[in-house]
Amino acid sequence: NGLYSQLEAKLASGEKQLAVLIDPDKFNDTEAEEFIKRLPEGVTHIFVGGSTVEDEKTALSVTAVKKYTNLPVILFPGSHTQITDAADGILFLSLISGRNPEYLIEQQVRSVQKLRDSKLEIIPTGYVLIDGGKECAVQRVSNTRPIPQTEVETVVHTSLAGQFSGKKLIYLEAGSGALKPVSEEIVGEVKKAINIPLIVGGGIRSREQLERAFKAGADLVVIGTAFENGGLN
Ligand code: 1GP
Repeated sequence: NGLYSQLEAKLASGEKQLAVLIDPDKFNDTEAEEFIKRLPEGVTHIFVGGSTVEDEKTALSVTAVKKYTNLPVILFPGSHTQITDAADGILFLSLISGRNPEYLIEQQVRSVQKLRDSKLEIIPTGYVLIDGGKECAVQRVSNTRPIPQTEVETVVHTSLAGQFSGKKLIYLEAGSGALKPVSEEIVGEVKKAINIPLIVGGGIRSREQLERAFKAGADLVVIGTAFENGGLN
């Protein structure tokens, strides 16, 4: 039973999902056990990735956390160099809010050499960058424009274009450390429009924000910075 079908089954039974994001550049492998122990109840997935990660660090981080948890570990790669068989699956991202072919198809082509022989479950994901109130790493590295939060229809159409192109997930990203998470209005409108699971991340720091994202329609919320800094407010 694959990761994606498990996710669908959980969501069908009304169980919201919560992923903790590990950025291998900031993660200290010797603290993996502590990190896993500190995770609050309700965490269902570990995501591993970042916009800029040194070669090999991804595999080290994945291997380190795998020692202490049975939670599924899913790659959330910023580039084709962040692929390791030590994980269970990979969000095969296309930055569909952007117009940079490098992150629409080039990195994907370059990843094939590693992926074709791997056992990673590949999950096609439409990645939509939304303005979180400050320039984020995704914006800087991809050199693309985030969609302003006022352009709700653009976000909805972009997400639907992702679904129509066969993406299995839509990921609304406000950017790591965003000042403003994706608005409830956007989450709600996208959720109404698509019929594939919806991931929301960026700038979620408190239980209240987490609950609001779920209530608005997020199926899976991703939290990175808050856990690097000790937990949810
Ligand atoms: C970033 O969506 C994730 O890709 C998480 O963002 O670090 O702000 O939680 P934060």
